[in-house]
Amino acid sequence: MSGLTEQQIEQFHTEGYLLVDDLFDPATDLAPILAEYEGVLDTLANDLYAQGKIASTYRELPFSDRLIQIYEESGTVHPQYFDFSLPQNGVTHETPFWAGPAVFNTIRNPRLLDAIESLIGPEIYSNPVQHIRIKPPESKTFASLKDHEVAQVGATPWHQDQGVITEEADESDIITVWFPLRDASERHGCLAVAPRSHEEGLVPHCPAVRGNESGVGVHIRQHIIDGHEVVPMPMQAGSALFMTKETMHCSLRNTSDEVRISFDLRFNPIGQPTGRDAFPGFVARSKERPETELHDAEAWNALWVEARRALAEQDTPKFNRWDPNSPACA
Ligand SMILES: O=C(O)CCC(=O)C(=O)O
Ligand SMILES: [Fe+2]
Repeated sequence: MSGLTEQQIEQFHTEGYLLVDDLFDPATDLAPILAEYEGVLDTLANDLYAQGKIASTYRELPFSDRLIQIYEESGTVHPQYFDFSLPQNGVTHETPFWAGPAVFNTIRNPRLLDAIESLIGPEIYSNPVQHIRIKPPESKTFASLKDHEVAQVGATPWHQDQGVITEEADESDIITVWFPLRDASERHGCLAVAPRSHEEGLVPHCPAVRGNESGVGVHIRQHIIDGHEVVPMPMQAGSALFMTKETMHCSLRNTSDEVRISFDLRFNPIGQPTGRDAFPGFVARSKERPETELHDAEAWNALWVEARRALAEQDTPKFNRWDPNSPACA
């Protein structure tokens, strides 16, 4: 195992984050993911074309331009086609998602797991709080965007990842890793972090509605962020940012004319609650019981298909703890 240096581990614990350059090789690690998503975009384009929502499938355009064209012309965004997760409500038997082999291989990438092992040890669970985020340029307008879709377009508001999971995982040692599939500059809406904010523990979050000062989604109010140092994290394809679950972070607006495309994954020691019980995780690495590791991409996809079936047939479980009527949100 190569893993992180002592100095990197110390920086992670002191600052609450760690940026690692060249963790991935763009040609061998990231290109297969992008190639796989070309196929997902193809499926979306064919579906929308069949429904008469777009005039062409725009097969000839490169990924970013094609996605923007399709989103604009259909008047909305379609993040659920691409995500390797499910929505927090309204799941049906037909809810699309993508849990393909290139995504699975990325979660199991040995250099990534070596870095995670340096932080939490060799018994590693892939926590199912995970996303691909494809953010279109903010200058594009989407005529029929619904409220719950607004967060998929603009900046991500300030939050701690502990703030978006359930209380049962408060003691879990969850590590977030965020990495762009293509270079993510400030213009593209890269992340920004508040160094050492993890020392403050979990702070109050508020659920937000459209038009709120901080945008949409569970967020930390601005007066709590004020007074913190804020460091933007422009990143090149291949680099990865590790954060604790208490590290305050947000993303910037995408003022470029390209999509911003990133993965965020989470890992915790095997046996600890993930904070999203309704979604399936898996053993990514186990030194003690290697036979429990999941190596089969199709089996992983099947876990998500089964989670979707169960969610479609039951009441929506609770995904977050915050009360919009609490004094902290007044
Ligand atoms: O990519 C973003 O805009 C936000 C990502 C994030 O909050 C996370 O990965 O935890
Ligand atoms: Fe986050």
